[in-house]
Amino acid sequence: MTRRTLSDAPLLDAAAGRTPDRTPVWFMRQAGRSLPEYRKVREGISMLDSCFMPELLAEITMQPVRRHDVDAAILFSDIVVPLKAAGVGVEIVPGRGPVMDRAIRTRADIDALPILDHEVDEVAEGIRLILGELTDRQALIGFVGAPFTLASYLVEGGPSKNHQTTKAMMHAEPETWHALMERLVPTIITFLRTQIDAGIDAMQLFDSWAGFLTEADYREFVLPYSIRILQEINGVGIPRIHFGVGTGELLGAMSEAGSEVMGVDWRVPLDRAAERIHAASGPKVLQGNLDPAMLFAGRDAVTREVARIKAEAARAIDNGDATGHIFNLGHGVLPDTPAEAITEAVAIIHGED
Ligand code: 1CP
Repeated sequence: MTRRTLSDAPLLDAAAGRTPDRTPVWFMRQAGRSLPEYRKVREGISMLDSCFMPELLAEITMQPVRRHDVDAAILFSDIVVPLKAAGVGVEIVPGRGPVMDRAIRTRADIDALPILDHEVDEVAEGIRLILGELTDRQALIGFVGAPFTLASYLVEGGPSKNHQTTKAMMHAEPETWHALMERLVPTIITFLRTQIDAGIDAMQLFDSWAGFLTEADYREFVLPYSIRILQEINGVGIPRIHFGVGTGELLGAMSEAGSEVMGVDWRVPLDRAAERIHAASGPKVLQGNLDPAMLFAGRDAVTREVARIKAEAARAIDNGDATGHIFNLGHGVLPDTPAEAITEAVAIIHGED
């Protein structure tokens, strides 16, 4: 396929270090339970089934773009979709998250873990439908889960508060851990290739739970694999965004994985985040970082927080520590967020209020 060339998309301008004509904004988890139209179309269809239905996944991806005037769509999918496509037994349990049929704990489990060896046609078809609906000012962001976050679901068997079995594997059986990483990377790359070949305009690598690790563990057990994934698409020419929650102490190390854009959670002011990133790997574009809870705090609070975050980003850029800013939350939209609060926040961020 020929990729779209979007010369007038604020998100791509910001990601490339150019000055956009408005502050680009999208929200992690902008599709989903906060929208009544989402709850309606998902009725009676399981989360993972919906990720393999091209018309439905395209519709859900477009819902927040139509409603909120965000500058990007994020592909409606999940980090476990490539595992499901490879034949791994996994379901998404409502209110909980991804749960595996059986946890992956031993070398034999790892050797038997299926590897995704084909493009995922349903997702590619969904992406083509989305691209047919987006304007040339709206980017489509694809994504994959990074190996640590994905491995945590496999090793723990489901969502985990402390990730202790995963960390225990790293430290008690490092060879087993590295074998798991080696086994996961090709699946992640194949799913990313599906999305790139279908025409996504940008991508995000979600290492949501990396912030649970020490920097030393992150560098030894995780970073080499995230480098490999990002390097794999070096020449493609789409911006790469890298994000994790609670990664204040890891921003430098994570920035060394090689993305153009670093997502920052709400705990670290953007100018301080930028100093850490600059010191480790040079100035990059920042993405973030409104606390998702602020969408419950009313217009005045959102206006104040948006102004603070924009000022911190501007300071980082003035100081030479960053080359741009894409507005986002510091993590995903919380499930009970009123849809109207999201629309209002987008207008405030765009400066239309
Ligand atoms: O039935 C439902 O509606 C279930 C809720 C839900 C949704 C809407 C899940 C289960 N996944 C999703 C979609 C999803 N997952 C998107 C959609 C696109 C968008 O942002 O609008 C994305 C980007 C993801 C990626 C994802 N899944 C991540 C990384 C992002 C993040 O939030 O940190 C993670 C960690 C998951 C696992 C997952 N899937 C679902 C849940 C509830 C969870 C988290 C479980 C846990 O706390 O461990």
